[in-house]
Amino acid sequence: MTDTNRRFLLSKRPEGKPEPDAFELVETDVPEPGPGEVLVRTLYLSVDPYMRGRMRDRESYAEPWAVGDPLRGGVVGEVEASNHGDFEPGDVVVGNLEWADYAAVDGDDLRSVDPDLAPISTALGVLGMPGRTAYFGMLEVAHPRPGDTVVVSGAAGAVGSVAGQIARMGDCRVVGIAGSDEKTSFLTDELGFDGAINYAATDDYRAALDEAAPDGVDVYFDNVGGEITDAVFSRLNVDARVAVCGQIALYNEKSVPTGPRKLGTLIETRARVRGFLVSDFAARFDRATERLGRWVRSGDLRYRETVTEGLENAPEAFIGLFEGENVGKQLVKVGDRSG
Ligand code: NAP
Ligand code: FER
Repeated sequence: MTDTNRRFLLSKRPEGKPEPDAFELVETDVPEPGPGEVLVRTLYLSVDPYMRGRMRDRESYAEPWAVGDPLRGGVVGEVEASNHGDFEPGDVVVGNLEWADYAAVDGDDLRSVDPDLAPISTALGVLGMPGRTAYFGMLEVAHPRPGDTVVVSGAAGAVGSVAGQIARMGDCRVVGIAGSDEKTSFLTDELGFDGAINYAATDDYRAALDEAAPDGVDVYFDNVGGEITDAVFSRLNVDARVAVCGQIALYNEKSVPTGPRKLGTLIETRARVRGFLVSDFAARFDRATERLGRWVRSGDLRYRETVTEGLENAPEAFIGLFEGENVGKQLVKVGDRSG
């Protein structure tokens, strides 16, 4: 253990797409854990699209960060010192911690990660918040039925890649939409999607959908919004179900563009559109994580991680989410386990 700690602070509110100058890396002392606290050394940290919302000066489900505040998010780390009965040095834990080398946190806010069950990084991805979002969003909000055509946008990302595979397990025909040929090949060749659309290779999303989903769309799991979603709305079937998970195409917009939207489709199709937050299902997280873990271990659920090395590169990894640089879950590797 060294004596210095590095932490990232929000140095200004980004306008539009975040730039590296919105993040400031400062050096401080390693914190001392107080009563009930645990000193955690970061191994992996998660960068997630929702963090863009916290950088705005606007209340939402996540409280905005103040300029000068530390950035925070999902962290998997190793316990260095503990004043909490549940944890001892060497334990692997997950929690909502600072983007830093070290953090002292209330042990009650940490959960143990069992390194024998799956690689520890999965606690931030397929077996963490994004995996649970896919699980509840698909099974409890979208309600796919066998034989349905299910379209997933943002399909090669952390949430989308899991959501599509869960629909496949339910005997649906699954079409993913993603932004490169590498990603569409990943979906069809590695994850077993029935079809995939590279939206970056066409201007005519509707024609691409007609080809990939000739029977129309029964379920739409939306991670992106914008024009992709307009096109899918125009192809919804009667009694379609839409789960609105995310709208990443709009997160950097200063004002959301309005205009003719395909809501008339909802009248004809009697489709149901429902937004959700993963935290709505918090009471059932343990059971979901257990099932996801079983699917990962049996090989029924595959996952990919894109790992950026070094705490100092966390801003770049975060910004890359808005440029589609990640396949699967985007992580930042900060340290190695001891021993
Ligand atoms: P992710 O999909 O792993 O990463 C973001 C991906 O979005 C990028 O790889 C990129 O892929 C795509 N993207 C970026 N800008 C885009 C644009 N303008 N148009 C279309 N696609 C764009 O991220 P994630 O963590 O899995 O999150 C996915 C979505 O779920 C986000 O909208 C997030 O906010 C939402 N979410 C919601 C909840 C909830 O509780 N409701 C929880 C977690 C996440 P391409 O190369 O394909 O463009
Ligand atoms: C949560 C609810 C929602 C959460 C993240 C989200 C980290 C993400 C929402 C989004 O990306 O739109 O409790 O915990």
